[in-house]
Amino acid sequence: MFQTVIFDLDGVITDTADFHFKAWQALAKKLGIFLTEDFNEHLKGVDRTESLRRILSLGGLENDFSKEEIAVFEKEKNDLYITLIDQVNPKNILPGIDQLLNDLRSNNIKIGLASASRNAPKLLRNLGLYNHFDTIVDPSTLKNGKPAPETFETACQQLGVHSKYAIGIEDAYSGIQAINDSKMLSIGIGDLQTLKDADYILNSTSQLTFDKLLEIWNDKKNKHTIPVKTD
Ligand code: B16
Ligand code: MG
Repeated sequence: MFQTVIFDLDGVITDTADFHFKAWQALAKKLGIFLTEDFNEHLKGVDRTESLRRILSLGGLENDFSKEEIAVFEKEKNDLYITLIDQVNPKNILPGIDQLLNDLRSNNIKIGLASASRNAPKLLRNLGLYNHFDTIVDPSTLKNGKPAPETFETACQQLGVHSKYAIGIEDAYSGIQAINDSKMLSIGIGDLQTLKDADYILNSTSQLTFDKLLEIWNDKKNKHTIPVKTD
């Protein structure tokens, strides 16, 4: 039986991709870079610094600014993003998530958060979900963000649970790579093609029930065990 479920935040618990997009778009516009919604897909699950690097690279400006200027750009984007997420409230919790968190709690399953967002605690408070989490990884303390496994591994370490007894849930390509490399069972929410490396893919969080997790776990739990030769 699994002992913990580690959640990504953006795209799994709530969806603030549009707020990230609006804030990055405002900054990009000032720099003469046109940002499309398609390009925004490549920023999902990617941390702030790497997102800005990708945007500057899109505009051919990756070598044009000093560290100090980059820090000012990041702050400018984040200040706008913070004003936008002020409107986030419990109605913005994605379908099924509230029920799942309650069911995990009543079944004594530990709940962790492995988000790339430095704004995760604020978002969870706005959603009224902060107290549902047994642990929240602080991404500013990590050496390597997603797609490296460190965010998910750290969540397990903070909970004192081995990753082989953990399920990770993600909506982004980079996040599924991170979960797989941490040797947890990976569940992707969203697009089949983007999430094709996940152990199991669901269309929407509304399909994410405690019974479904049990079913997936029982079906896939042996994925990392070494096959025993029987001849
Ligand atoms: P911040 P997740 C990620 O959240 C977002 O998907 C990504 O678009 C964003 O750049 C990143 O957080 C960093 O966010 O600027 O708030 O620190 O999907 O890992 O929960
Ligand atoms: Mg995400």
